[in-house]
Amino acid sequence: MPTALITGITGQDGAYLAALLLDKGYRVVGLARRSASADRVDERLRWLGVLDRVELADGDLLDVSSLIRIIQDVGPDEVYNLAAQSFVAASWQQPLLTGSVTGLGAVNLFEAVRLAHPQARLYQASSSEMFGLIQQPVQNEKTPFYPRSPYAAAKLYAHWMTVNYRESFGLHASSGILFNHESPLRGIEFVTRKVTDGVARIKLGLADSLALGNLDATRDWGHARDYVRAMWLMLQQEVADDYVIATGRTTSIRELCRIAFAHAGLDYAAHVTSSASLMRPAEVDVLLGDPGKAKRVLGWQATTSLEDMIGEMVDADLARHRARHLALRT
Ligand code: NDP
Ligand code: GDR
Repeated sequence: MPTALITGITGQDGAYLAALLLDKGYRVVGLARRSASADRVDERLRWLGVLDRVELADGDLLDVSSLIRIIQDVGPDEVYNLAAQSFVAASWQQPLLTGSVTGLGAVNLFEAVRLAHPQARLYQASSSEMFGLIQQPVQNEKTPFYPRSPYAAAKLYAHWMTVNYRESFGLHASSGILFNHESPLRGIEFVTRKVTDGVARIKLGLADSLALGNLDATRDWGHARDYVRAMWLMLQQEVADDYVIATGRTTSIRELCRIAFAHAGLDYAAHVTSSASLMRPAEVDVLLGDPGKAKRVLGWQATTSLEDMIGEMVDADLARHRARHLALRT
């Protein structure tokens, strides 16, 4: 039975990846940091019904001793580094924390692997945000980077360190340059989930309007369930490499709103407002990925349309709010 170690297992991708690897017969160990709200950190794993099948190990990307200890104890075949301060907007408020966790934290993990278990295969969660102020209309593995936020700059450092550990030490280290991917388990602060949660509240009469920031930015959105499959496929290759993972379709926030509200029979224009206070100091206006290499080499392609995914998210948020409402009444 192969063993995988996942950092960030309590996040969206960590939960979906854990479920995928368990299905494939892996032993799955997840790094989880200490929280005062311990009953809530594992709710995504619980939602997918896999909590009792994963092992959680206490540790933190900022504490390299915890990483070395866990890697020595577990001896993983595959290590997936998904942990990060992952919210772009927050990275301007906490640039040093973001640099420490999202940038240096990754290298703490690479060092732990190199020192304690260098035969492990390593996945680094890189991001389309590294393209930032895009240098080509469609971004692929060869497109120059231009990060536009402390988050993107930290991810770029971790990305190049992945390449560096591969070339310097021969680690089997791959970097997945993933474009935005969403699901019912997406954090509520990200725009897709904020919108689908807003739709559910408005539909159920719990709210009347939804304040967003820039409605004109566009993103290449896929489903997290599809994207974690690409992570696994990368680590099954003989030779480690870097891959863009995307759908090849870009859609504006405004159009996302139209789709989400329409799914519940509502007109977004009657409810959505754009507030200057939610604009970012520097925006990434457009992202559109070319997943050609992933298709050619990994045999990977996205299988879920934006419309189906947003529909799934709206339905999940409607169900959550209805259940909460019922619980309050009983
Ligand atoms: P989430 O924000 O949902 O999850 C982040 C995870 O990192 C959580 O499990 C969190 O733990 C953990 N974490 C944060 N700080 C630390 C720390 N100091 N030590 C250990 N764990 C920590 O992110 P996603 O699942 O959406 O994304 C997974 C990864 O992929 C991230 O690195 C993200 O930057 C990257 N990425 C995501 C994309 C997307 O569209 N989703 C696209 C491209 C890249 P806790 O629960 O305790 O907060
Ligand atoms: P992003 O995702 O920054 O692309 O990073 P997010 O959903 O936060 O923003 C996408 C776009 O929507 C615009 N926007 C808003 N965003 C949020 N969060 N809230 C709003 O109210 C709002 N209104 C408009 C933003 O300005 C932006 O243009 C995500 C994260 O998962 C990263 O970790 C990951 O690396 C990238 O995707 C790829």
